[in-house]
Amino acid sequence: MNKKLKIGITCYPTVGGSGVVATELGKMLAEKGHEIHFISSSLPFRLKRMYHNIFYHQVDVNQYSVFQYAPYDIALASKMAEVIKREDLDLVHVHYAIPHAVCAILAKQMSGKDIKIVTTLHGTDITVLGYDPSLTDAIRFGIEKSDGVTAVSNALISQTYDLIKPDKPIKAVYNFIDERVYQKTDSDYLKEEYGIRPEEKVIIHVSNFRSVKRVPDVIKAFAKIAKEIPAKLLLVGDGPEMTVICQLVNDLKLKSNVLFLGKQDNLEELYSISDLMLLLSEKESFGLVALEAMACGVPCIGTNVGGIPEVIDDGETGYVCGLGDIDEVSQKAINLLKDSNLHRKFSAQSISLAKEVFSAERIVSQYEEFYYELLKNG
Ligand code: GMT
Repeated sequence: MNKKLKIGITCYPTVGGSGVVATELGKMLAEKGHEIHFISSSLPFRLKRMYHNIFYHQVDVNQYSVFQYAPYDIALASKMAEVIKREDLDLVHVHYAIPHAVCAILAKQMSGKDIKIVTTLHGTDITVLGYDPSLTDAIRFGIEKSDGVTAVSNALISQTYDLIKPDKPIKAVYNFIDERVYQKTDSDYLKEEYGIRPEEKVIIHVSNFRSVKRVPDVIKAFAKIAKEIPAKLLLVGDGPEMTVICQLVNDLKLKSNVLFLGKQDNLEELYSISDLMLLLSEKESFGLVALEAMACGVPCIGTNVGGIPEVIDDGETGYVCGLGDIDEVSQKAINLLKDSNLHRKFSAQSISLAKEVFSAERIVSQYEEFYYELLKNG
């Protein structure tokens, strides 16, 4: 039997798919008996209960007047080095190449310990930062000097080779959901509380409302759907585009059909009252929210972008449409919402796919095997 490991995890701890995945991974690994040390700027937001084998090490950045910019990256690397030495870690798993992989490489050198560094690419580190020539070399360095590199979809691997051209194998390890949490729950009372009538279909969109999420496309598609079917749209999350979205909802006279719910926990309850998820992004390396919705039996319509087609099985669990093709999205949504047999079939197939391909047990084991393989190779 393989020995239990001492693992450092660094991520962006605030709301966002990568933070969710890193935190859930830490929790699952702890449940399997490994000792987990989160090293980040604040407590990962999903870490809600006590675990005897999860520790949190906060990175503090001192503000000295000599610095125009506070040196977070150096503070993180120093904290990582301190934890690597004091806790005698076997490996550090960082989420995001920039700055985390580069900080881990520096920390390894500072600590003088022969630990392994695993980097997981989540998307925007490649698909956005990868276009900035001033960062390409740093991203490539972070990838090449890591001992092992994973990415959350095959599409992201291709994009990484196209944009960054690293001389390094990258393994696809999909994101996962904890099916103990993401399952259909009885939250029908919420419909009543939100004033959703029984005959109304519920469409949901969850994101950080950045422009890459193309939320205006969601609103425009919903406008067409609501002309044909009584429906409500739940908008969950918040972000820079929110003002534009509110204006568009007003302009299209949809105010009484759209519920702005802001940032929410317990998303499984909202998915459980939803009939359809729309994820119409122009960049999306995976689309964790689509998977969460599917696990709760909600079919998804997404764009043919990045990793979305690896998550949505087109014509089986939902549909994959052209970017910006509002007519295609709304027509497919209307057909699906009007056909209760088809909807039931897609819903059941969504749950099965989430369980079979993206279950926590399956994916967490893939990470564990990857760790042991790297450690075995010395
Ligand atoms: O999508 C975002 O804006 C947030 C970003 C993040 O840092 O969490 O999400 C990225 O990582 C998620 C987890 O792997 C993926 O599900 C998202 O698709 C990916 N976002 C993009 O590629 C734009």
